[in-house]
Amino acid sequence: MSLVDIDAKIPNNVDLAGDRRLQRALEQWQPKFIRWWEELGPAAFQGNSVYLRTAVGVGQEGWANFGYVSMPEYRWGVFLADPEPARTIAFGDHKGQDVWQEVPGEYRADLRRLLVVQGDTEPASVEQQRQLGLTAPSLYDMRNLFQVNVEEGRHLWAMVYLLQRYFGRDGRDEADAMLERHSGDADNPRILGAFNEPTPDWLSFFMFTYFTDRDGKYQLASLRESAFDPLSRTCDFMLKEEAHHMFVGASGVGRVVQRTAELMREHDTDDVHPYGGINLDVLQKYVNFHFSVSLDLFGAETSTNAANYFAAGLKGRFQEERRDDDHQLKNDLRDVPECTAEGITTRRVTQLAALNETLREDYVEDCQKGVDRWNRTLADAGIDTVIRLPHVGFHRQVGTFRDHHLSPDGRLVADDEWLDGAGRWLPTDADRDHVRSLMQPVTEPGKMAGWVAPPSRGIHQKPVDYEYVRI
Ligand code: BYC
Repeated sequence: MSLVDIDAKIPNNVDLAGDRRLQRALEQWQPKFIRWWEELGPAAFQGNSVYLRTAVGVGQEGWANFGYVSMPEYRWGVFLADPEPARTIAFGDHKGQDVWQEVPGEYRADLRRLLVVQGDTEPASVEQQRQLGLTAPSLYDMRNLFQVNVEEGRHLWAMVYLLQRYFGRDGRDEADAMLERHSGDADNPRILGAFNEPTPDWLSFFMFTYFTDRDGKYQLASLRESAFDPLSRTCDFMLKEEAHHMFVGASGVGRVVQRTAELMREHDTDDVHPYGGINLDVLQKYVNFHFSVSLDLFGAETSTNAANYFAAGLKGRFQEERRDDDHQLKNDLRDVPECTAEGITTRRVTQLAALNETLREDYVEDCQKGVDRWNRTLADAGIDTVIRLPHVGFHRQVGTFRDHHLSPDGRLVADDEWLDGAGRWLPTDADRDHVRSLMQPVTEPGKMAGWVAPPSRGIHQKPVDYEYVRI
């Protein structure tokens, strides 16, 4: 068990007090983080009391406290899950050896890169979502937004701790650079594509937390397998917090679907726009957009980077240890999609080369589960429209599909058909304008905007009409 120092300037269970140099370095970074938070974190309600969860330890029972805090006073801490005794490396060239407590010299550059890519997404998402507090559909939703934001901030702390603790000066420079790149910045953007797209409205936010946070789940779960034990333990704990973020997305989209279904029945029409709802075809277009942008985050179908990470033991597969194979993957083969102007075929490669694709497939299967639930809501309301995940080749910027246009049902289409179809397949300016027009703030406890159904229950056993944010 690692001891928790909850009253320290930086709450932690990594014995910061026992490493003065590191403590000083992190305490020097702390005011820069707060300055970034105040400038580029939530654009409003920074001074209000918000009913938030704060991580205070890693134990099975009670790892978090709930209470009112104003966000700049949130206690961002550094927490690693308890070590697993006698843990050994589960995959790659070092399979069976003891896990590492320090970074091996030959993997320094790769590990640093993985930490930087992961760390960069966390503040990016806070920046993307900074305006949303102003148009929250309820205090319940506003609170969830801020919960997600402060925890993404803590996830940045998690990566910055690893960088500063294990990468010395380079790590300190990387930690500063995390606060200097900004989402959508023309000169110094965030590293991965999806984190430079704006999140302009709450439907986008729910889609982002459903689809893009779920990429986070799969990437963190792969890094949890790492032979570098501090990274593994860090990701283990981050995944605990991450579950709520995906709940916000799944239940958020679900509540929009439910409200749309109610309006469709009440007014006996597919077009619920005049009644302040979001039409199912618009919802489908948002699904198409956010799913495809999130698929890009897994990288190309075949990747020597991913193969090297795996062979080195830096990044495994989702639930690596549950898999029934040699965990080396040099001889096992699999097919990956290949797209040319002639059509979509497959190519046979080693499992090792295809790790990005394998993780993407696991992710797609998980995405489908929520879609099935939304479709059950529609079916229960007697509506026969179904929401579908588009083909994995639809609207892609990374990998084999990037230079081709595919329709959502997976047909290769010529440029003119693409231009013609784009407005039916992806949100148009008019769709976005309509959604934006619905984003009127609701700040009275228990009241809910008309485009989204209320949640079935509140947070932490509080009622739905609890004053989650004191306005
Ligand atoms: N955008 O070999 P490839 C989260 C680059 S989300 C821009 O296929 P690789 C969160 C790539 O860097 C999870 N560039 O790539 C969610 C490479 O560059 P070089 C974040 C891209 O390395 C919501 C080149 O293209 N964590 O936590 O196998 C809210 C060749 O590509 C992109 C991680 O991603 C892109 N989308 O795979 C808050 C985990 N894709 O080497 C938080 C750590 C590829 O030619 N990252 N490129 O210069 C990784 O494991 C890998 O870097 C990736 C890419 C899976 C992202």
